[in-house]
Amino acid sequence: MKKGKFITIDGVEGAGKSTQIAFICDYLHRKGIDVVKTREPGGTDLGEKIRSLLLGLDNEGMHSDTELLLMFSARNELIQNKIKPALAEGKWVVSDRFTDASFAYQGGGRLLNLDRISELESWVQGKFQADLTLLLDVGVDIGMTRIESRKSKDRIEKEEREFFERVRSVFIDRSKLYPERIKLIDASQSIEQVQQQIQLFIEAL
Ligand code: Z5A
Repeated sequence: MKKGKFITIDGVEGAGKSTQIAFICDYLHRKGIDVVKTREPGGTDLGEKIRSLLLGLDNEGMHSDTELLLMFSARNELIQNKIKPALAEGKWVVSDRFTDASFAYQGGGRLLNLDRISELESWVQGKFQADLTLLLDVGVDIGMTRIESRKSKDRIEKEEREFFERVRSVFIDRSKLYPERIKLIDASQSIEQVQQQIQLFIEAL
């Protein structure tokens, strides 16, 4: 039986997820809440190996369906072996990305059928969902500019600008479909302004 709370954070590259997750975990710690931080794809020993397969440049020819299935394989490991046990112990879990990213990247970016992704979501998650999803929304150009100083790009980061425009568009669509769970935050604002909004949503939770 779930006792803790499950928060996910998502958005296009450079939206500020890592930056804000550090803030969220610190904020919850200060409130005396036991927090488990994780990420997707990855977060478990096996999941991190799957992440290497997914993002490695040596797998350039990977079929889009394979990519989607690997995302959900890593997710299943994470849910069963890390997220659900932590929630059952009353801990809060904060995940850098979750299933909305599969709809956005594989559905939007790779143009896979969204209904098929929903089928996998039901298969792997049943009715299990995040209690709160923070969608950091920023224009693709701004996001890319923020991370352009990084030395190397992974297999997905190498995609064209149009790919990321489609990703962003599906994220926004989903925030309109699930307004109770997904809170869209304008992440083109300063780090401090974004933090203020995040804090309000977490306090409400
Ligand atoms: N993926 C997928 O395809 N399907 C799925 O189902 C899942 C994932 C789960 C791994 O993601 C890849 O997997 C990702 C999607 C795919 N691929 N791509 N491309 P990841 O989350 O590990 O990597 P990422 O998306 O590339 O994250 P990122 O580039 O590290 O971005 P970020 O965490 O959102 O940004 P950040 O590191 O916090 O900030 C970037 C810089 O901007 C940094 O210098 C900050 O100081 C600065 N920053 C942050 N916020 C601000 C504001 N507000 N103003 C100014 N500057 C800021």
